[in-house]
Amino acid sequence: MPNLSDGVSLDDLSRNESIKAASNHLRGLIKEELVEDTPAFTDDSEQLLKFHGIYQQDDRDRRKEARARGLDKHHQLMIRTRIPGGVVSADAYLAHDAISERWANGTLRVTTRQDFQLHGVLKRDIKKSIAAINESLLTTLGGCGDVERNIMCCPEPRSDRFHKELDHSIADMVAALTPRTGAYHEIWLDGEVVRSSEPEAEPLYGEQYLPRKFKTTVAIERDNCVDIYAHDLALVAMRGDDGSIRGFNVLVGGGLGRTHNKPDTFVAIAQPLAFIEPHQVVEVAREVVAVQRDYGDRANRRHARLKYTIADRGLDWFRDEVQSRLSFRLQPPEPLSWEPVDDHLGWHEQGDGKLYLGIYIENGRIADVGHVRSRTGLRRIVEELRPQLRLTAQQNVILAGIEPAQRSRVDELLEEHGIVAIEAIPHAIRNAMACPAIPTCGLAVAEAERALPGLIRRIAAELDELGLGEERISFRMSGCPNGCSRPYLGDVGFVGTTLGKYDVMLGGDFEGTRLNRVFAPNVPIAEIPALLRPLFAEFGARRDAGEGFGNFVNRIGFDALRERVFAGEKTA
Ligand code: SRM
Ligand code: SF4
Repeated sequence: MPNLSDGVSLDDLSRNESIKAASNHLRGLIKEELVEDTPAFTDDSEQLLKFHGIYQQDDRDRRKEARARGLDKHHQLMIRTRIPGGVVSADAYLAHDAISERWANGTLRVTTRQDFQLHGVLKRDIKKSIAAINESLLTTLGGCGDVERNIMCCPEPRSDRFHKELDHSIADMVAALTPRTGAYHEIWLDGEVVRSSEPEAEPLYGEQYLPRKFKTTVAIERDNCVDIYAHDLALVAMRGDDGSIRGFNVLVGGGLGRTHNKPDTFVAIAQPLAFIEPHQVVEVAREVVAVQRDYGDRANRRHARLKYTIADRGLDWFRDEVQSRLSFRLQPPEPLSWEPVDDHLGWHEQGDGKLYLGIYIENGRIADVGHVRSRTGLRRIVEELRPQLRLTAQQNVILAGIEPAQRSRVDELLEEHGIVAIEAIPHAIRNAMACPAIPTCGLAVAEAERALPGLIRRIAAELDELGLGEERISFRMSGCPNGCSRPYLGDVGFVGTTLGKYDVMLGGDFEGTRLNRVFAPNVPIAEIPALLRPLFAEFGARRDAGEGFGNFVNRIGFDALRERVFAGEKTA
């Protein structure tokens, strides 16, 4: 086994560690393989491509046919553009729209982490696509891979001192945590190859980058619209009396990925670590990442996230280790309280005389399907009125900076393209999310984005019949236990176990502060509405005033609930 430049042996580390270490800061052989006339990259390059925001996939719908005809898989690439705080200029939006039409599958996917994904790009078109994204002043570098991923932030486009300070903090963190390698420019943008006797500096990440992905989010006190508890590092901006940021509450060690039948992999919610002042945020973010870089498990990728480092060594150890690297004292964390998540949908004033409009996009898929033509509709609005856009953590889109006089034109264009006002969308649908799963995700064991629309409409109809149509209940579906739609933090989670079956998880809350638990394992999708209906009926009849569904289930407890709801059925 080779050694790293500082003599550390790569023996016993995961294969990815050797690939990273040998890659010359993420170059590997990507550039050489790019010009080869092959449909796919090699396995080693596949791992390195992730750091460049590119996933090698295949169209799973076409696997069977390809096998039958003795052909190779239908290889294709997914590009993820990293979009801090989800802020997208009109130009960048139109660039992504054009790429989706020209080189991808004609759709744009808003992700749960405020990014764009382009699916179905062929290898021969990947360089042109990445170059077009960069021309629009966005990047895919760090969209994936063992680095700091997209830094999320509440996307509400308010124009006040607090939000301006927030924007600065995010920009400073992004600058400090983005990889420095010149590989990205060399490979995708024909940047000059720098030949120097000095080794290339990657001051935070070194030669091996992080043991695993690392995720950071920034919330505004009381509104958990960015799901802080799912994050490796979460910062909650606290408001001062003068409208400035008074400081940040820091939480660490959240993570949702787990593997079926492997109890040593688990879901964890982020825990309070400290309170810090606004100017300390970059140093804290850097050192939290650095501790994980130094102590995260590099032998076992299933045990390599920060949540495992903290579970193994303790939160106190982690705080001490971070503290030892800082130039100031961490203060004790402040208590947090939350209101129901604000999805920022519909028309709102943004504080500078202009308006913003949050538009619901089902499961984040901007596409022209039947009479709902969200791709054409959004393109028309952006071309004509050139608003700024913001992507939300619920996979929706906000149009910002709309002049009041433009409001009727926006409404007209939305209607023309079948994009209905949020008031007309049932709450169950509005508060539902699904990950992409099949056909693009290689890890999916069940459908999600294609299965949820049918299921959620049945559930919405039942809630309506029970007089609960106005209730805010969150429903989240994932095609495997990795939890990309954050199913473990919803009132109701559906986690795919095999094709057509889901663990039904209950007892989370609408604020996203508590993990739900498996209420019924392996339920065929067709049986889910019938499973939930009596629970909803019981909720409608016996909840406390103002109590949410997840809180009700949690208060009553699974056993008591089963007893009350299903006992009659057993004896019947
Ligand atoms: Fe995810 C892997 C999609 C947010 C946990 N996720 C994947 C991959 C790339 C599959 C793969 O590795 O081959 C999926 C690509 C599917 C496709 O075809 O597009 C994928 N994840 C997504 C997105 C697009 C889901 C969505 O509905 O929007 C989200 C992209 C976010 C982004 O812009 O960066 C997405 N993924 C999440 C989240 C939610 C979050 O971060 O807030 C989680 C749970 C939080 C966490 O990380 O713990 C999540 N994704 C995972 C995991 C499990 C990680 C773990 O620690 O075990 C994997 C698998 C892995 O990393 O090995 C994964
Ligand atoms: Fe794929 Fe699983 Fe993530 Fe869904 S939850 S996108 S199936 S990895």
